Amino acid sequence: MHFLLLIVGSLFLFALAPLHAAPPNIIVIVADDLGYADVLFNPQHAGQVATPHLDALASQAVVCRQGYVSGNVCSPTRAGLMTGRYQQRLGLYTGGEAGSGLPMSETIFPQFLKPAGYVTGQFGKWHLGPTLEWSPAHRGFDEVFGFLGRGAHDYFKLDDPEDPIYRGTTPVQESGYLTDRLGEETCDFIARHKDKPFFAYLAFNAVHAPLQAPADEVAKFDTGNESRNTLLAMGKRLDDAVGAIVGTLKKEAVWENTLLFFISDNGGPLAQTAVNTPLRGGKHQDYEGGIRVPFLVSWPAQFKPGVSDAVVSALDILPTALAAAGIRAPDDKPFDGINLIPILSGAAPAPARDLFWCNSGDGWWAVRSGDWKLVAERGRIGLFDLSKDISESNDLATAKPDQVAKLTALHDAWLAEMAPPVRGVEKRFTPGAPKKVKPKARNKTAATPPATAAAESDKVHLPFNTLPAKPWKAQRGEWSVKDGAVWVTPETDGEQDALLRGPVKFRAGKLTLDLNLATGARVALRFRDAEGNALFRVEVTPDRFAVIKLGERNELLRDATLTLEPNAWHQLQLIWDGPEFVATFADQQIIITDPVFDQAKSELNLLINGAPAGLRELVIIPAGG
Ligand SMILES: [Ca+2]
Repeated sequence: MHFLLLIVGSLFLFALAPLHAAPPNIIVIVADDLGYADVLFNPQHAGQVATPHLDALASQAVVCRQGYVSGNVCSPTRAGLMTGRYQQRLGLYTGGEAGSGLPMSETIFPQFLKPAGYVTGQFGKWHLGPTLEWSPAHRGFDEVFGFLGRGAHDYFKLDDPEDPIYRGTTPVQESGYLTDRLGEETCDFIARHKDKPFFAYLAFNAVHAPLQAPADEVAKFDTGNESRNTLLAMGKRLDDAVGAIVGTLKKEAVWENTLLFFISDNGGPLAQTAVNTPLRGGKHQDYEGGIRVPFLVSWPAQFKPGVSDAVVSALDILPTALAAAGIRAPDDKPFDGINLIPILSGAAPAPARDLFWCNSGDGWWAVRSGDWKLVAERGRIGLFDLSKDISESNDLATAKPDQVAKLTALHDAWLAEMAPPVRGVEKRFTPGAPKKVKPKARNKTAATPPATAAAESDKVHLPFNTLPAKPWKAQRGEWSVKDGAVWVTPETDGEQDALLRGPVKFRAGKLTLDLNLATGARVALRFRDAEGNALFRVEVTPDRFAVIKLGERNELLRDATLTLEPNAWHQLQLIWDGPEFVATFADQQIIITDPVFDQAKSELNLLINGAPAGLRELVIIPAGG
């Protein structure tokens, strides 16, 4: 008995001994927009998903079934990952804000590791600053192979001077398929630095739009939907690259002592055919489908493979890596993430914890405390018990007001600690409240490029509690004001649309508008450039949602079917980020990449036809830069 205990005790000590013996290599692999069910290691994965290498990695790793990211889109999550702190502490709530630049005054991931002798490499998408002065090469990465601005990159055109691939800070002429190239560069980095501790941050842009994959890969899939076939082919190439990296680690005999994380930066976009089963919603939302992601942690020398139900966050990756490397966490800016080593090695139970999300003024926020989750979208609040309802289908907000109050108070206290949004809106959306605006100056003493927030005057806010005043102009149809909204009844012959027109000034940014459609109503938002040329139109009816490119010949870019409750309020949300355009209405989402969306927009026309419609709360917030 005593002898046995002695053996068990010795094994335990032996298992922990390497912790500070040789610092592990650290690899963080971030997939982009990868659906929760678009990996084989999710038991509820979708059909034809082909990720055998990720599945093999999962079988040797800890699969975190409750792994979260701190944002519901690309760049906020990355800001959280790089700092180990809620990105909102820096006033970064949205993709536009974080993508405009993570302040240079912040110490980020590789800068913590370098003093301990790590060689550091960044591969792929950065999206924490659009231009060279924000390059990862200037902030702790010894080697860089990737692209800077915007969330997306063409997968085949790797020599575009307009959107260069950089090696270090030099644009290079590359060819091939981008996902393959990022994998190859990372494998090469590992092979060259296997004798030192290394840190590789590999941020695939796969499987983010544009949907592009080699034709022979796409041909292997047969889902009946060409977009889905392409998305699965993109996932397969990402999987091949991960397989090559694991293969290289094993070949170079550094696999055992490599701490490897694999996550997606946000949930899968539904309109791009991603599948997040069994989670509700997707990218851009704070339902689980937007923020709970595929999440693997592997460190063969320390962690037994298995499944963990601990609630973990991408904010934990930096604190865990530093603990593994024996590096002290900073005292001046304490991490919001926690060291996962005791939990994942089985030495300690998972602690109770609260996690928070917030997009600020546009109205999405959420809090998870224990198994309770509160989700708010522009004042519409849902309460869910995730232990019984992972799909957030049973809203308990009315039944449990005390729980709603408790979680709201938790979120309020957290939000009070966060910085004001750098784009100058309120931290929290308040229905009907006038927007108080005070742009925050960035820290001028830091080596920070000038803030690129768009001029405040370019914001548009029409509450529609009165008819919009000049320079806005309503024409044709009957316009009236009732119940804090503007209502319009188009001319009965249906020949001419009722029209509300006015100036706008933005290229990238976000528009939100509440619409109330009677059966038969059609509302279209048409955008024009400074010369008056019509660029594109977004139109909605209670049963259809479409985006149409306008020109000599109009081109339907994408449409989706709706089954909308008529005569009820539904929010339309449009987001422009370079050529990427995301339109969300009710529960449907359309994502399109087209150069037309990257053009400067100078006029908005609201066109109403067929039956009466209500308009409420139009807000346009231009993105920085
Ligand atoms: Ca993303």
